[in-house]
Amino acid sequence: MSELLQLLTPEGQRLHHPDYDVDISGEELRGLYRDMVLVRRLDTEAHALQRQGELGLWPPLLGQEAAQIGAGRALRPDDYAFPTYREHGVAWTRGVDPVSLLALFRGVTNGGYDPTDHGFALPTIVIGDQTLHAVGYAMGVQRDAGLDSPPGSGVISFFGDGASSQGDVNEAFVWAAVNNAPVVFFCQNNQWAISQPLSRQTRIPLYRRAEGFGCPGLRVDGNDVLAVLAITRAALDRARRGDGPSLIEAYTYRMGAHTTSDDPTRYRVETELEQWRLKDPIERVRAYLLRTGAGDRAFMDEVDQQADDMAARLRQACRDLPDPAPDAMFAHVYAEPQDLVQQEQRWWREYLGADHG
Ligand SMILES: Cc1ncc(C[n+]2csc(CCOP(=O)(O)OP(=O)(O)O)c2C)c(N)n1
Ligand SMILES: [Mg+2]
Repeated sequence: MSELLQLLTPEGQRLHHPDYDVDISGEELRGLYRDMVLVRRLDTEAHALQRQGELGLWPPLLGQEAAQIGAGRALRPDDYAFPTYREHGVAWTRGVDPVSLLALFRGVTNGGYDPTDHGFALPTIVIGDQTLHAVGYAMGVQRDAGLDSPPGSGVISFFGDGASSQGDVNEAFVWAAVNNAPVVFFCQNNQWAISQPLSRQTRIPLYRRAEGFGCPGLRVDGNDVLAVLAITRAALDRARRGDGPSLIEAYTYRMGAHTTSDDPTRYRVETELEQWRLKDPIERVRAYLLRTGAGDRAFMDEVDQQADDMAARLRQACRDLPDPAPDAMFAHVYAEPQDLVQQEQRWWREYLGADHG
């Protein structure tokens, strides 16, 4: 295949590929457009809520909507995804209520949803760890099915270009490859790891690292939802068939700050952002819908209205989230009661009950 799989150009022209393609109906295409618009709106709203003091922190996904919706929609209900902290779009495709994500970043819950209900693990802040969790889980799936049978369901782990340099991630590649684990490593190469550019992580394209570990590596235009859907479906099918892991590099761009605590104007130039704005993941689907007649202005207005309604709901629900009891932070440190934790909890309760006047 050519180096970068693309099925929809930035101008909204449809391309085809002999090995990786999608046969998609107008309805499915409108669904992908709706997903991306709603997820962008969720992201913008959460960003605003953080600026208004309602959230402690927010890691924006702006620019990565196609990578996340394409990968998320390639999953089946019985597949399992392991995210970083930025996969709000994948969470959306797994049916996680966005209010749960707001609760997490508001600091009023340690989780916010049950991962097993959604096949979507809790966000991982420790860079790259979730790749090992995913391989362990995938090896479990493999053993549940019996080592000589195809596992039937697939596992996907998200991580970033920066994470690709971590020891954990490289160990995960080795373990997955030698055990033929049914896992897809999905790297969103958004060109930056906070203030560190891609050139500080690698001298070769990231997808080519796969060869050294003994699994296929594929590179896709991460701003092209159709190409991401096609390539992720193929990699998950491979995993479900029992043919082992793959590495996908989704070539994209983090258009916003790393998090609301970061100021990217300190380390990158505006012209870079301008170039990527021309490759906007939503605009190309809009252009394609309008050109083919699969979606008209009335449909797009309806989606915008839906986004406004959702944003209003999120704002209200976020402000209404109850504060946890001050000593709730002791509750989930260990599965079993521990003396030291209980002592500290008692001390904290006494402290809160005392008159410090
Ligand atoms: C083990 C570890 N080291 C360092 C950090 C601090 N840290 C948080 S995000 C980040 C950069 C991650 O970049 P990348 O993997 O490209 O993901 P992106 O944020 O771009 O989505 C770092 C170094 C951390 N959370 N965990
Ligand atoms: Mg990155």
